[in-house]
Amino acid sequence: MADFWNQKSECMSRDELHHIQSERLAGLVRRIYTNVPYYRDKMHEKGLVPEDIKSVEDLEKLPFTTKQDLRETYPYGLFAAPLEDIVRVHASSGTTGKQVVVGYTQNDIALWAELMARCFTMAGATKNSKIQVSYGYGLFTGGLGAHYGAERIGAMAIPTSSGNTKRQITVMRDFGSNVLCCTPSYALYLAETMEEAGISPDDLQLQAGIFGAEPWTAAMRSEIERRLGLDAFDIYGLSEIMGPGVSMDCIHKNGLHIWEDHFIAEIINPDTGEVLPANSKGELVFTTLTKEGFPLIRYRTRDVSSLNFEKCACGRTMVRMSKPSGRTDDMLIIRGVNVFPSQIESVLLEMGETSPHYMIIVDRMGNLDTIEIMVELTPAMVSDEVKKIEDLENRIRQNIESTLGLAAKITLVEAKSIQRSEGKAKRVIDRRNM
Ligand code: DLL
Repeated sequence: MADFWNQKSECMSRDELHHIQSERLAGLVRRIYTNVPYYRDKMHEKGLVPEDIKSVEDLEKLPFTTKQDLRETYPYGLFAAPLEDIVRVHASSGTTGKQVVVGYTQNDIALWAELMARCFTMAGATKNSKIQVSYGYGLFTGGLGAHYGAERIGAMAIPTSSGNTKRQITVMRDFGSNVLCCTPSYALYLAETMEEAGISPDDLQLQAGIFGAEPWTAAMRSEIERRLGLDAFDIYGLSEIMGPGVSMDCIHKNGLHIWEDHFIAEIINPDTGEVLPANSKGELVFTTLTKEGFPLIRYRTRDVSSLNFEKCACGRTMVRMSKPSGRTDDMLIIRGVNVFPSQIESVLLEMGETSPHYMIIVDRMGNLDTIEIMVELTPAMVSDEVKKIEDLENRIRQNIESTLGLAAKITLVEAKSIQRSEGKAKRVIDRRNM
């Protein structure tokens, strides 16, 4: 069994956890009611005062917070601490509209480092580890979030940030990095660049990868593990709630443990707002219990997941969320059929006959939606083998059709012709709204 960073918290009984959550929730509500006029008004609209919220059971009485609320209060309107106590801000741009600005007090930064320390330890990292942080440093939370966690456990942080891919590999080899932190799509790009340079996983000392910031499938996990020779973990988080380290999977890789002593998770029906029972799929909602700078109540993440409260073999009592399969707002509706890019990724990787790089292009011809999936050939396959290519396209088309229930055009393209990403991959071009 892997070591724990904070066994007392990570393995506390559900009763004790319930008690701590209730106490913290009541405190949080008092704080935001006093310090954030926007929330006070929202509570008044529901006829609520802080005394109405005494335990976790009262959570459902509270209003949701949405991305729209964050836009309306841009940039500092939801901060619950005076600006003089804010020691750092981060921001996420999102796909549309204004960016979201989040602020941290000293205590918030310390908490974040603590939770990232739990994550690193869960992946087997120790003070002897060398942790290469290839998430971007900057307004994005990935780089600095991982960095502080690495230092917190006393490991050696190697702050390469993202980009400059050849240099990343030189650093990885020469400095002897044991843990790699980056997006899964960048991990694949690193693997590809390594292979081109004739470097094999045996030339490196990688043990674990801490990959997240975008959805990725189980098949993609196996592919990365094989090509980089490491144990790949899925880390989840979002700027609004903290950044990376809200949850991560343990060695059993059967759901991501949410640090529930600091965040309460709920799953709701995105259309009605109704709270759904354990193991139902729906939209993930978070309440931050202890954050000071930017606490949020019932924040609708738009991420699709489910919650499993069964005890995990690792000994942690904290609930596990299923691997986020996508965002409600990334879901494509094509001719009335709901499609997540991750479904397409699963089909391609399970077939294993192409490279894992793909791009989805959605368009409209007259009144009909069209979907084209461009898939890259492996370098070993050359596109003049017309017969073979046609045969492969046909088989992919059939598999996609039986998975999605939707006919798609499949176009195989030359190896390395689809743009690689150094951060979050962009895999969909939707031309219907243009
Ligand atoms: O992506 C924080 C992060 C950095 C997480 C590094 C993990 C590693 P944002 O830029 O605000 O923050 O984007 C948050 O990314 O709502 C999800 O839609 C998506 N996301 C994050 N982690 C995962 C994951 C960071 N493991 C948004 N699986 C979230 C699937 C993820 N989606």
